[in-house]
Amino acid sequence: ESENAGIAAKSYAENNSAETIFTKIIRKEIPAKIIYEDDVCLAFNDVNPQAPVHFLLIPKTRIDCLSSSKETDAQLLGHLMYTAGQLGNSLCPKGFRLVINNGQEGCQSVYHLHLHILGGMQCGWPPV
Ligand code: IU
Repeated sequence: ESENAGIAAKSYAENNSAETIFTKIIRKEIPAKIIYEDDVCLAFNDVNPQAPVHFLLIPKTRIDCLSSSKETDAQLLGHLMYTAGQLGNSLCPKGFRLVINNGQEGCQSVYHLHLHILGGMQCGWPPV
């Protein structure tokens, strides 16, 4: 059992160190419509928009998903949330929605933490 745990840990570490396409966007190796950038985060338009305004805000340092973030990431997470509010308000002054998909059942497909900011339309509730 401890051997399996070791393998699982190694597999996780390998997955966790793997880059996603978002790393290439951060490095400007593949194009994206970047709408905001600072030292620690980057915002760019989603390639498959689900609303008239749909962009993603990501940390430049990779965290694979929200639930794997550490308490030491709290300042970065706060900065992302604050920045999402500022960008959302400037692009969607009448309101917007913030979404973080987390893990398999949360419908996460890219394992580099990202905040979806959606707006430019009337949102509904419940979301699913
Ligand atoms: P999700 O929360 O992991 O499901 O969302 C990933 C999003 O990343 C999704 O909305 C894609 O359209 C978007 N995206 C992108 O904008 N550019 C890319 O090169 C890839 C995915 I791959």
